[in-house]
Amino acid sequence: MAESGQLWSDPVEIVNGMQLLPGFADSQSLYTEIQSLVQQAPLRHMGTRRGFTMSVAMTNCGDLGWVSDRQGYRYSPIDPDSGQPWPDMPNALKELARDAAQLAGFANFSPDACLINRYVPGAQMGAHQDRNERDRTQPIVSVSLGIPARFFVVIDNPADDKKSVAVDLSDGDVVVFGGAARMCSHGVRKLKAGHDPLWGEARWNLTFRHAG
Ligand code: MD3
Ligand code: FE
Repeated sequence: MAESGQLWSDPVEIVNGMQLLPGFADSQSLYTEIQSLVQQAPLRHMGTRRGFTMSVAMTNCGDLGWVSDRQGYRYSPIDPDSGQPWPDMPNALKELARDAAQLAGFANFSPDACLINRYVPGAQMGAHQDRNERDRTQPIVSVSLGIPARFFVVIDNPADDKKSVAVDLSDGDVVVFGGAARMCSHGVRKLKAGHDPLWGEARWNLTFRHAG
């Protein structure tokens, strides 16, 4: 997409392997794509093995979708709510993730799964690792849309103690997690109230993975 000159700042390394591309995503054009995706596969609050219901509403597009229920979590080619495959990953989304990964130093990223998360004020995501993807040499690309959220990542420094690094992610921000950051524990603090002219009182996050 970047044709000439420098439209965005270079990736900023937040911690080893975690690179922020501020404002890299075009929120407006993603809005239309996402409206269409959630019409095909509506957002839902998934359950957990322990019987909790997640505060984040989720859906997926691509060959594989992340699902969670009393059986635990896994990737599935079928939307359990509809019994149908997940909607295709739009090319514009695939290219956005690929371009971001490339800029961060990961050539040929080929996401086959895109998890779509929607946070409303009060929603949060507890600390976890993403370890269900087979090929961990491929990065994960995250796109934040709408009102800002405080993201945290836990750095396991053998010399030091564990320390948590916080980053506020705003509309259009893209983060590429690879290398040392790929297996770090991370989460999202309880979303504060806010308003975005396009997305309203919500934050959306797209997470692109190579899961298969
Ligand atoms: C850091 N989503 O869906 S961005 C998730 O903002 C998830 O909705 C958050 O964590 C969100 O799993 C955070 C994505 C993210 C994904 C994988 C990571 C951050 C990561 C793996 C390692 C370190
Ligand atoms: Fe995660």
